[in-house]
Amino acid sequence: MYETLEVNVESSGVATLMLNKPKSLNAIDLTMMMELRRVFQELDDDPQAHVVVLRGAGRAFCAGADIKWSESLTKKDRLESNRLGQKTFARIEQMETPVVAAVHGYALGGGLELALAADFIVAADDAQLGLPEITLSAEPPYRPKITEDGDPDQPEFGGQAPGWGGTKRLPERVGRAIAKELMLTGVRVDAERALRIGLVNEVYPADQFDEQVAELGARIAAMNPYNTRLIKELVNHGYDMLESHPS
Ligand code: CO8
Repeated sequence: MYETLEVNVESSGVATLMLNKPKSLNAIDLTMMMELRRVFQELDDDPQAHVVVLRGAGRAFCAGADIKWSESLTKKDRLESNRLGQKTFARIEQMETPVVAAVHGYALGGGLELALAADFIVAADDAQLGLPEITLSAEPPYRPKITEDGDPDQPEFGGQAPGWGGTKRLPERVGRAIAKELMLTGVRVDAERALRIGLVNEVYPADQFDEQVAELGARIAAMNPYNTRLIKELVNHGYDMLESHPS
C-alpha cells in the first residue's frame, strides 16, 4: 500500500502508476520519493507488468519537488535530497520493464525530471513542461547568482540548477542548445513546442488522452516482454545485438 501513489496492474500487462496527491498537483515530497523507489523496484520484479504507464491524478502530471518540503531543508539535507532524487530517477531509467510517462497539465521541475527518466513521454495538448528551477524565488531585476562567499547552488538571489537529473537527460532528449535555453530561462513549453523539439513523442487531444494512452500501453504490453526488455537493453547500452528470443 502506498500513501502517495496508486498502482494498478491489469491482466493485459499494463501497470498504471498514478502520482496521487492532486491537491498539491502531485508535488514530490520525501514520502512520495521513497514510495517511487519502492514501487519501481516492485514493478520491475513483477512478471505481470509488461509496461509501466506513469501518470498524475487530477489536473496535472506533477508540479515538481514539494516546495514546502524543499524549503524546510538545511543545506546538507538538500544535498542528500538531490542525491536521493538522482538515485531514484536513475533506478527508473535502468528498469528492464518499459516505462512511458503520460503527461497532462503541468510537468515542471522535478516533475519533468521524473518524466524524462521514463523511456519516452507522450503528452496531452494542454501540457506545459519546463525546468523553472532557475527562476525560483528570483525577483526582477534578476541578479547574477554567484555571491562572494555563497554556495553557487544556494544563491542569495534565488534560483537553483535542476537537481534530479534534468541537466543530463534534457540535453540528451532535445540537444544541448535547446536544453540550455529552457534551463537558463526557466520558460515552460507547450505541447506543440515540446513535440517539435522532441521532448515528447506524441501529443493527443486532452479529451482523448486517457483512451489514447490506454491504447499505447496495451499495444506495448501485448508484445513479448523478453523482446521489449531486450530492445531497452540494446538501446540503453548501444549494443548491436544480443541473443533474441527463440520463439
Ligand atoms: N510544491 C508544493 N505545492 C505545490 C507545488 C509544489 N511544487 N505546486 C503547486 N502546489 C500547490 C499550491 O500550493 C496549491 O495548493 P493550495 O491549494 O493548498 O494553495 C495547489 O498546488 C494548486 O496550485 P496553484 O493554486 O498554484 O495552481 P495554479 O494553476 O494557479 O498554478 C503552477 C499551477 C503554475 C504549477 C503553480 O502551482 C506553480 O508554479 N507551482 C510551482 C512549480 C515549480 O516551481 N516547480 C519546481 C519546483 S523545484 C523542483 O522541482 C526541483 C527538484 C529538485 C529539488 C531538490 C530539493 C528537494
